[in-house]
Amino acid sequence: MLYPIQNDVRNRLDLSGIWDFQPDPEEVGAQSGWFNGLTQARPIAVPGSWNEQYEDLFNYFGLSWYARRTYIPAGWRGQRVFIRVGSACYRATVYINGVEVGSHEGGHLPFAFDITDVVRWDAENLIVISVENHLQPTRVPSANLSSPLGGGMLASYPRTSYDFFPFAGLHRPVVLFSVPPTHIEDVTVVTGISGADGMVKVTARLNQALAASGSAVLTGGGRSVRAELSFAEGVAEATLTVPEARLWSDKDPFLYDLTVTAGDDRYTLQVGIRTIEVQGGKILLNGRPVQLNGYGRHEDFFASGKGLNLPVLVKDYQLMRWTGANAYRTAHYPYSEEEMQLADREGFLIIDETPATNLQFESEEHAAERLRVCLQQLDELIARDKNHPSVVMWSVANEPLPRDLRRATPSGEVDPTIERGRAFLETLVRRARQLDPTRPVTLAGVMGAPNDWMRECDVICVNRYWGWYVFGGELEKALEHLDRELDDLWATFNRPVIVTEFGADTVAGMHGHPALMWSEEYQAALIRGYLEVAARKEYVAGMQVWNFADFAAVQSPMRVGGTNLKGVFTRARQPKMAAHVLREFWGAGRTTS
Ligand code: GCB
Repeated sequence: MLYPIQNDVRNRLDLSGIWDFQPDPEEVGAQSGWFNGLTQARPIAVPGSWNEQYEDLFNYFGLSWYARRTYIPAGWRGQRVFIRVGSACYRATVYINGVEVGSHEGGHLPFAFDITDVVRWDAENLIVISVENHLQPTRVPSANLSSPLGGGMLASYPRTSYDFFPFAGLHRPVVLFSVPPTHIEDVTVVTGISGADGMVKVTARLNQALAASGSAVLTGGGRSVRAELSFAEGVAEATLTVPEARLWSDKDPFLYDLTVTAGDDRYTLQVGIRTIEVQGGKILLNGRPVQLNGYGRHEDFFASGKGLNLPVLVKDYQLMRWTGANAYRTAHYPYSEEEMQLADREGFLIIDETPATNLQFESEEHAAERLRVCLQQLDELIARDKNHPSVVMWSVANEPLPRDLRRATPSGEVDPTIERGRAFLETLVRRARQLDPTRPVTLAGVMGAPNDWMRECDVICVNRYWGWYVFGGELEKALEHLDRELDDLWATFNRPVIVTEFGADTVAGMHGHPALMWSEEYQAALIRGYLEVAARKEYVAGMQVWNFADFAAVQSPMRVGGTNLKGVFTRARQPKMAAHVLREFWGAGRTTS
C-alpha cells in the first residue's frame, strides 16, 4: 500500500475540498440511485468528521453519502487510474459514474480501487462514497455491547466501550492517482548497521508476476548508492551498502531518498537508516539506550473532529517538542500517513497502535468476527507503516479487559475471559511479529488485568491511574503503589517497562491550595511524582502522559462537557501547569545518550 506520489511517471490529484453530503438514516440511497447523484445535498468538508460540522449530525453515526465531480487530466490516459481513500470511518462503498467499484471496512486505514475501466475522459466523473459508522459489538473498536462492562464507558452516550468520541466520515484525503500499466505495487525497506556502514535491504514487488529490470538508488548527504534490481515473477531484492551512513534518530532524523525503478515506473520514498531492539531492561536505538518520553494522543480538534487537520498537526508537533517529548503512541488507532511522514522528518519515536482498544472477551458470540477484524487491521497497518523509521514498536491492543479487574469473579469462580483474552492477544502479538520481525511488539495493559496477557510482549507497556481512579487525592499512597508495582513488573518480566498512560483530569484555570483533584496543581503534582518515581528505575524506558491535549469523549458523568480533560494542553492547545513540569523534566531535550 504505497502512498501515492507525483513524479514524472506517476500522477496524483487530491480531491480535498467541499463535497456534497446527504445523510441517509432510512438507508434508501442505494435503491434510490444516490450513486448517480444526491438530491438534497448540503456542503461538507473533506477531510473531516461530519459530527462537528452540523449540529444535527453530532450524534449521527448512520449511513451518509458524499459526492463530488472531477475531470481526469488527459495526460493520464494509458495509465492505470485508482481512487484512494486515506480513511473512512467505519465502512465505505465507492461508486464511480454510478458503478460500484469496491467497499472497505475499518475506520483508520487507507484503501484503493482500480477505476481505469469506468472513468470518462471526455466529461466530468462523478465520485460518490457512502460511509456509515454504526456502533456495533462486532466492530473494532466495539460499541453497544450487552456484557456487564458494555453499558458504555460508565453509562455513556453514545454507548461505546472506549473513551473517545466515535467521529464518522471521510477523515483523510480522497485522491485519484495514476501509474504505468506495469508498476511497482509495494516496496519493503529494512535497514541495518554494520560498523560505520548502513545496510538498506530493498524488496520491490510489481503488480504483475513479470520479469523486468530496474534499480534502487539511495541518495542523501551528497552520496548516491545504486543497486540493480532484476525482477523475477514480479519480485526483486537488493541490499545497498551505504558507507559511513548518517543514521536516523530522534536527535538527528536524517532521511535518504530511495528511488526504485522498474520498467517505466519509478517510486521514491524516504528512508531512515536505524536499528531498534530490546536488550534486558533497555530499548536500543542504533545500539544505544533510548527513552520514549511523550504522550498518548488523539486525532481530535474542534470542527474537524478526527479529520486530517494539517495546521493542527504541525502545531502539535511544535508543542510536543516544546515540552521536550521525543515519542508518542498513536492511541487508539492508526494516525494519518501525513502524520507518520512528519514523525520521520521530525524525529519522533512512535508506538504504532491498531484500533483494538478495550477489547472484551465476555461472550464467545462475537469473538471470531472481532479477531478477524483485528487481524485485518493489523495486517493493513503493518503494510502501510512498515517503512517508517519513526515507527519503533507495534501495539496490538490498548487495555483489553477481563470481566473483573480484581481478577476473580465475586463468587470465586475462575473468570473465563482471562483464558479467552490470553489466547486472543497472543494471536495478535504473534501475527505482528510474523509480519515484521524487525520491531518490538507490545500492548498497553489496563490496571488490574492479568500480567499473563503481556507475557508475549517485548516491552511491558502499562496504563496506570494510581492517584486518579484509584487513590484519587492520595498522591503519596498512589506513588508508593506505582513504585512497588513497577519493581514487580520488572521482577516478573525482566523487560523494559513504559508507562503508556498516567494523568489526571484537569479543568484549565482551576487552581487549588492545597492541590485538589481537577486543579492544575494536582495534575502537575501527579505528573511530577510519576516522573520522579520512574527516574529511579533503570528499566523504565519511557513515560507517556495521558493525554497530550483534552479531547472529545462520549457524554457521561465522568466527562465534563463530553470532554476528557486529562490533556496537559487544552483542546485549543493552551498549556496547563503540567506542560511546564514536563518541560522541566524533558526540556533538556532529546534523550538518546
Ligand atoms: C485509559 C484508556 C484511555 C482513557 C483513559 C482515561 O486507560 O486507555 O482511552 O481515555 O484511560 O482518561 O480514563
